[in-house]
Amino acid sequence: MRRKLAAGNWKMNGTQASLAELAAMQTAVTDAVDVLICPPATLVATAAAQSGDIAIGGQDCHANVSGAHTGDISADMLKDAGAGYVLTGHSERRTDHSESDADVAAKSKAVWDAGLIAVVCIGETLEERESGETLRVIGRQLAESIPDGASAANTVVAYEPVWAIGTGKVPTPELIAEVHDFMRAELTKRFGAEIANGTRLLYGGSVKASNAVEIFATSNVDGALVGGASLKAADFNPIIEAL
Ligand code: G2H
Repeated sequence: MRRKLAAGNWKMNGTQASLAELAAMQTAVTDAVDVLICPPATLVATAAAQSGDIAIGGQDCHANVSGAHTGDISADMLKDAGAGYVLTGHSERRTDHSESDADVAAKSKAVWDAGLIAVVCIGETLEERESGETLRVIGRQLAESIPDGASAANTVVAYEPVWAIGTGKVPTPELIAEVHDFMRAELTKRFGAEIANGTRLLYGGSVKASNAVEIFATSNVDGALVGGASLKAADFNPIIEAL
């Protein structure tokens, strides 16, 4: 039985004052679901110290443990700050920082080596969808962004169509199901049924309270990775409650 997960990605938003929202989100958490907030790196340690039952995650990490990499943060450092998860391969990292599937795989491996859970993000662009390439792209990203050694305990996969991120456009439940069913089948082929059936598959891209119930009822959707609607408890708590 896969535990449902509501994950919030604050992106480059949030200051100490935002931790009041984190406190307000704790009222929506129950034993039946997992909740994760990935604040900016500046807030990880403070958030982790006061997040209660809400897990805290990083939004990215370097592939190395330490060294001369000015401005970067390692998975070990995030663990030291109290993080339990790290996002890898978010499309904004792939676009803004030219991260390849190989980069994402190396970072995911670093997350595992630190003893943390990697939330590996994949998704097609609008151009790829319109040219009928969606499943081919998703298959490639799954194969090349997730290293050998994935388990249900160390990996969560987030499907985030790039054209749905922050745009208000959400695929129909049929389109989400097509990709999520495909991802489950691909993971089964590579890692076997036990690992594939235990691995949580999140949908991400313009999730909000008004569409969460329908998205969570979709085949092979085990939760959501939420951006804009995770910044305020008033928006995120109904999403947690819809799980
Ligand atoms: C997709 C998502 C969070 P939003 O990036 O990862 O953002 O919900 O704002 O589309």
